[in-house]
Amino acid sequence: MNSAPAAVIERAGVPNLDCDPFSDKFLENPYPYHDQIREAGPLVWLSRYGIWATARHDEASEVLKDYKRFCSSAGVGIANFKTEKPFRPPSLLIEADPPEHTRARNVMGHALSQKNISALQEKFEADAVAIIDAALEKGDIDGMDDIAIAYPIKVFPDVVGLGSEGRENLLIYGNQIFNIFGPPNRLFKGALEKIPNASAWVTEHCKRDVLAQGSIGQIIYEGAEAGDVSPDEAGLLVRSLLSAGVDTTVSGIGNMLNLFAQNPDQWALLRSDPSLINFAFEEAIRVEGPVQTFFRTSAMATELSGIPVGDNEKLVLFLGGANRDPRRWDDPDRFDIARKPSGHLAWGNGVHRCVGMRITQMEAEAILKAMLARIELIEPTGPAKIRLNNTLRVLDSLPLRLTGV
Ligand code: OVM
Repeated sequence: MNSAPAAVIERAGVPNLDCDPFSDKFLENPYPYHDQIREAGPLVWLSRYGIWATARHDEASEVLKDYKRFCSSAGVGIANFKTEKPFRPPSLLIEADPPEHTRARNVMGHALSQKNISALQEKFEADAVAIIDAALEKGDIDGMDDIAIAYPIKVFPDVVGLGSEGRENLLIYGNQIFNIFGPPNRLFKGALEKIPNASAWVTEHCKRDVLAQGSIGQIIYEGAEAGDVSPDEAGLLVRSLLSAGVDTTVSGIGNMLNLFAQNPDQWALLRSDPSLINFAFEEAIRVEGPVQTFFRTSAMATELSGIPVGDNEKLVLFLGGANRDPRRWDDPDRFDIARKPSGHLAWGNGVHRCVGMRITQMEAEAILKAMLARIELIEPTGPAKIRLNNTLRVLDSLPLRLTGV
């Protein structure tokens, strides 16, 4: 399963780089490497793994938008499902192409429709107020445990329809599947060893009879009743919610808190102009996106920016690198909530663009709104620690002091 080539594979006529995007050093601070990859060319060859890579915005966007040339059904991690057995039944969403993908996406899109989501706003805001009040009461907090984890692990499983027991399994499972998108390194092996328990818990909690009445999980099963997908497929769609919906949001909210702690001028700006609230989270995930890499696989011999790509070759898209491409953004490394970061790729692009985007935005906005009304200062009280993951950029701890208004 998922074997990286032992030997270095060179490609003539294109920039060959030997960096390892899944090494601890790269994952700790990917941005200098992104710069190097981006400046080496529109598309470069990573000889250690025998894969293509781009850290440029326009190229990454073009690949994401063209599912005919660059498919997802061969997997969106480094493993090629055409030759390697996937570690779990493939997702009907991210590991599928149209037309199969379209059917599943429509069922999910309906369950997560604006109408269904808007109904949740009051609950999201009330839960955010409770979390922020408790954090402010403490004053000295861990931004991860006390906010970035506490909030999504409360609201999101509520919405999917899960009970309150065992929710920590969602964090364990998320961390593992995002590690397993990478090559068989230490992080991958650790994840694979530890996955059975969390995975079994998730499978059990995707079943119809454990999901609350009126929940999004139940709505997905109703879609199955309408004949759009089978009951088994409905279970897999609930699994997608639980795979994609927790750790990503934890990462995004944590990275945003860290950015505000590091850039007090930006918190002051948001306090003086709360209408920037919608842009604040978007800008945070532009500069520190949860999902740093997704792969595509060429479905035909093709080219990208004039560079020939053979059939059935893997491409890694550095979404975090594309989001800091100076060809696309002025002063790209700067966290600036006054810029309008539309076109960033943290949600992906094309037919697979995050289907849960509105829910996540509502979570982030509810947290920010509760904080704006209550918190004057967000200060770091120690260094943030990173939790290394083959795909996610996520903090492990974030020591902060909150000062009330
Ligand atoms: C899925 C899935 C898993 C991980 C990530 C994701 C960000 C989707 O199982 O469909 O999207």
